[in-house]
Amino acid sequence: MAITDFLELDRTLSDEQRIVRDTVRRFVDAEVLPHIGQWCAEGRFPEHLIPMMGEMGLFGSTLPEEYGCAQVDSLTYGLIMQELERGDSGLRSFASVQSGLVMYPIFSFGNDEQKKQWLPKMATGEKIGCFGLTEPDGGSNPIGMKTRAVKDGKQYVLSGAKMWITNGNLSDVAVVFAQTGAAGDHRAVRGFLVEKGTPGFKVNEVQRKIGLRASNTSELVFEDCRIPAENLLPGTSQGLKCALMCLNQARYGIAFGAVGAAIGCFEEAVGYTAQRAPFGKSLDHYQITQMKLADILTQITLGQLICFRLAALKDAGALQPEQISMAKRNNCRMALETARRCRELLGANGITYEFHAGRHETNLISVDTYEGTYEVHTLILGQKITGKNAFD
Ligand code: TGC
Ligand code: FAD
Repeated sequence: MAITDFLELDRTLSDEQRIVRDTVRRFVDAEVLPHIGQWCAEGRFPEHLIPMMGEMGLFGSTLPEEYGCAQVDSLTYGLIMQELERGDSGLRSFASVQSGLVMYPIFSFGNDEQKKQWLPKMATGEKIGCFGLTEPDGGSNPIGMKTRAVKDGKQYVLSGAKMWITNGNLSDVAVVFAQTGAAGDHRAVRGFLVEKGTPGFKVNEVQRKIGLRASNTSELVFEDCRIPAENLLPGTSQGLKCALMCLNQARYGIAFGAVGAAIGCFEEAVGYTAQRAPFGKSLDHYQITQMKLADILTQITLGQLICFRLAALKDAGALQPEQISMAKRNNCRMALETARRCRELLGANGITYEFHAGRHETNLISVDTYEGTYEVHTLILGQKITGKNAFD
C-alpha cells in the first residue's frame, strides 16, 4: 500500500480505472518529471506531449466514443487529472481547458456540425482550444463583462478583450463568452467559436509569470472581429449559466488535480527527510518533522475522500455546484499549504527546479486563484449555508 493511499481507496477502483491511472502515472514519471524544471525555467509548455496525451485518450475523456473520445467515468477522469497535476499544474491545466472548457461546451451547446468539426480532432490533440471568460478589469464577476457581440447580417462583430487565457497562444479555436444584450443581462450572454487567424482577433502571450511557467497564458483581443453567425454555440441560450456550467467541469478536475500536486510534494518530502541528516540523524527522526508529515498526509487523505465522493455524485447526476465549490476551495488551499510545508522541509533545495515542491507551490498560487478564487467559493458556500447572497 502506498502511504498516500492511507485509506486504501485504491481497493475501490475497478481494474480499468487502475490501469488508466497507472498509465498516466508512468507517462508523467517518464516524460514529464525528468524535464519539467527545464521547461519551467524556459517558460514554455511542452507541446511535443500533446499527441501523446491525445493517443492516451486524455482529452475530452468523458465524452462519447462517437467523437473519438474515451468515454470514461467521472472517477477515471478525476484520476487522470490527479496524475497529470502530480507532474505539473500546467499539464493538468492544458488538459482540463481542452476537455472541460472547450470540448464540453462544444459537445453540450454546439450543433452537430460544430461537434463533428472540432471534437474528433480535439480528442487527438490535432486541434487545440482555449476558453475566454475573464476580462482585464476583473474575473470574479463575469457578468460585468465588456466584450460585446453584435449581430450584423450573417455575422457577429466581436469587440473587447479576454485576459489570463490558458492555451491562448496555442489554440486553433477559442470559446468566447460575450454580451449580446444590455450590460449586465445574464440571459443575453452567448458563447462563440472564434478561429485562429480571424481578422481582428489577436493573441498576446503573458510574459514573466512567477508560476505556471510551463503553461501558456494569453490575452485575447477582439477589434471589429467578424465571425460567421453560425459560429454561435446555439445551446448557450441560457446565457451566463452556460459558462458557469463549463466551470463546474473544470473545477471538478482541479479538485482532483490539486490532490495530485500535494501527493507529488509529500512523496518528495518523505524521501528527502529520510536522507537528509543535518544533526547526524535523518530529519524524519525528529518529532517536528513527523508532526508535519502526519498533518500533511491527513489533509491529503481528506482531499481524496472529497474527490471520490464527488465522482460518485457526478456519475449519479446528483452533483451540485456548491459541492464542487467546497472541493475546489478546500483542495486547492490544502495543496498550496502542503507545497509550502514540503518546500520548507527541503530547506534551500526547496527553492530550486531540481526539486518539485517549490515549483508546485508557485503553480498552486494560480490554481487557488483561477476557476473562482478561494473568496468566491467561500461566498458561494456562505450563500448555500445562510441563504444570503453576499455578491449583491
Ligand atoms: P448567479 O445570479 O448566481 O447565477 C446566474 C445563473 O447561473 C446559475 N449558476 C450556475 N449554474 C451552473 N453551475 C454553476 N456553478 C452556477 N452558478 C450559478 C444560477 O442558478 C443562475 O441561473 P438562472 O437559471 O437563475 O439564470 O450569477 P452571478 O453573476 O451572481 O455569479 C455568481 C458567481 C460569482 C458565483 C460567478 O460569477 C462565479 O463563479 N465567479 C467566478 C468566475 C470564475 O470562476 N471564472 C473562471 C474563469 S475560467 C478559468 O479560470 C480557467 S483556469 C483553467 C485552467 O488553466 O485550468
Ligand atoms: P478579481 O476578480 O479582480 O479579484 C481580486 C481579489 O478580490 C481576489 O482575491 C478575489 O478573491 C477578491 N474578491 C473579488 N470579489 C470579492 C468579493 N465579492 N468579496 C471579497 N473578495 C472578493 N480565465 C479564463 O476565462 N480562462 C482561462 O483559461 C483562464 N486561465 C487562467 C490562468 C491563470 C494562470 C490565471 C492566474 C488565471 C486564469 N484565468 C482564466 C482567470 C481567472 O479565472 C481569474 O484570475 C479569477 O477568476 C479571478 O479574477 P481576477 O484575477 O480578475 O481577480
